[in-house]
Amino acid sequence: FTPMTHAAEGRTEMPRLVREEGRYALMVDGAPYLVLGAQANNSSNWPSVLPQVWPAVEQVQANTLFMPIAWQQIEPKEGQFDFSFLDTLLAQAREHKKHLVLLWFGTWKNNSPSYAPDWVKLDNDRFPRVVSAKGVMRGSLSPLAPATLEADKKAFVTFMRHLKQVDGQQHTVLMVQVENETGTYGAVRDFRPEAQKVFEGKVPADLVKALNKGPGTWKDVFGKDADEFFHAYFTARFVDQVAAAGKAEYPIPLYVNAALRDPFKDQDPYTYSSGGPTWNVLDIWKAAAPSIDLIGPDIYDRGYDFYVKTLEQYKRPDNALLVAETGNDAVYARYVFATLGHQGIGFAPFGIDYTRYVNYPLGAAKIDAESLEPFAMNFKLLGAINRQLAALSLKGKVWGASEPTADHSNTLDLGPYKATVSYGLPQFGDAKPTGNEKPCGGVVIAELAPNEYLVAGYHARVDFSQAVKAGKNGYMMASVEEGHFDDSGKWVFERLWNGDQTDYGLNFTSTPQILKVRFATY
Ligand code: N0T
Repeated sequence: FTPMTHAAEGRTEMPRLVREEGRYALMVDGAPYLVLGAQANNSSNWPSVLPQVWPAVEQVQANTLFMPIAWQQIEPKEGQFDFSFLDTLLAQAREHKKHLVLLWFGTWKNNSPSYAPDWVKLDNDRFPRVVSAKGVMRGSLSPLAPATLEADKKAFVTFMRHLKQVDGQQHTVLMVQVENETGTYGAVRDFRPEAQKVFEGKVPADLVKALNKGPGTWKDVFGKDADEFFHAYFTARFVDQVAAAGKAEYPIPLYVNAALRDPFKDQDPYTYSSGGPTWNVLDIWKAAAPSIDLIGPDIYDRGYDFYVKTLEQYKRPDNALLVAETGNDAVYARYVFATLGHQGIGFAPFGIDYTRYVNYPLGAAKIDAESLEPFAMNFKLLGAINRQLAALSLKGKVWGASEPTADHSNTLDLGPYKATVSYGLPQFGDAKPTGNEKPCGGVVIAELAPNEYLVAGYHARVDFSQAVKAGKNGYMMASVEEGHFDDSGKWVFERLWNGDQTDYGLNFTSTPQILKVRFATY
C-alpha cells in the first residue's frame, strides 16, 4: 500500500479512477484511496473565510476539502481571469496536509446561474433561460444555447489550464466537479421555439443505440418521459463538452453531483431538478457524458431506506459511488459505513465550517465540535485503515453496514461467514438490541486473507456465524488482535482481545479500535 511518491521532486502521480470488474478505486499517489471529505458552505470560497473553514475540516478529521470555484469569481469581466482564491486555497491546503476537490460553479448551481458573472446571468439575449411549457421564463439557463456553452467552456478550460500549472506536479487537487446539481426547477425542459424545434426532431442516433431503442422523435421513443429525457440528454451533452475541453487541458477525474428525486416513486419532474442526473436518467447521462468519470448523489434525507436505496442506485458497474454531499447532522455520519459497503470511493458531509451558517433542515441546526463528533470519530477510524480499505474494496472484499431506523441490527454476508451487526446492546451479556439513543452505529469489515478479517466500527456489536458448518466441532474466533497499520502498511500488533472483550461479540464504542479476526475450525 506504499504510496508511490517522488517527494524529493515534489512530484506525485496523477490522480485517476481505475475500474476492475465493475468496481472502482480512486488512485492517489499510485494507490487506492478513500475520500473522507468535508464540503464547505457555498459562500466560504473567499480568502477571508478560510480561517473559519480549516478548523472544522481538522475537527472532522477529513482528508479532503471540497470547495467551490465560482465562475463569477474567476472571470468577473469577460476574458479577464483571476485565480487568486484558488492559489491561496492551494497553498493553505498544502500547509494543512489536506487534499482538495474543486467544484465548478458555472452555468448551473442548484439549477441556476447564480454563480455565473453578471455579464452572463444578466444577459438573457445572449445566454437564454429555460422557458416552461406555460411560457414562463425560469431562472435556469438553457442547455440548448451555443453561446452559453462556449462561454462556460472557455472559463472552465482556463481554470483547468491554471490548475495544471499550479498543481500539475503536486496533485493536491484530486477531482473537479463540473457544475453543481444541474437541471431545472419549475420546468421539465426548455420550450423556447429554438428548443421546441430540436424536440420535434429525431432522437440522436448515438442515444437510441446506447439505450437499445428504435429510431424516432423524442415522443415516439420515450412517450411520457420525452420532455425530461430530452432535457437530461442536452444538459448532459452540455456538461460533457465543458468537461471534455477541461480534460484536454488537465486530465484528472471529473464528476457531477445530483439533486435527487424520490428513490422509490416516479416523482413529478416539476418537483425536482429536471434534467439533472436523477436515477431515472442515469443511462442517458452515461451515454451523453462520457467525459464525466462518475455521477455522485447528494443525499439529504435522513431515512435509512431512502439512503441505502440511493446508494444502490448510484453504485453501478458503469458508475463509481461517491456520496458527493450529505447532511452534516449527526445521524448522517453513520452512513459512511453503508457507503463503504456499497463500494463507495468517498463520502463528504456538506456545510463543514465555522461560519455559523447552517442548512437545517437539510443538515444540523447547530454546528460545533460536539455535533461533528460522530463524523470525526468515524473519519479517524477509517482514516487509519484508508489505504487498506480502498485497495480491498477494489477487489470486492469490503462490507459495511449502518444502523437502520426501524430495525436494530443488520447482517452482512461475507461468503463463508455471516456477520450480525447489532445496535444498542450492552457490552456484557445477551439482550435484544434496542438501537442507539440516536442512530449512529456502523461497521466495516474487510477480508485480508481466507479466514482473516479486519473489523472496525462505532457503537455496534458484531457477532459471527458460519454460513455452512465446517470443521469437526465447528469454528471459533481463534484470535482477535487489536492493532494498527504503520506508514508502510504493515500491521502492528497491540494486544489480544479475549474473555469479556469477545464473549458477547465484538463491541465497538466511540473509541476507534481496529481488530484483526482470525477464524479456525477445531
Ligand atoms: C445542495 C446544498 C448546497 C427536502 C444545500 C441540496 C449545495 C447543493 N443542494 O445546502 O446548496 O451546493 O448541492 C438540495 C436538496 C434539496 C432536497 C430537498 C429535500
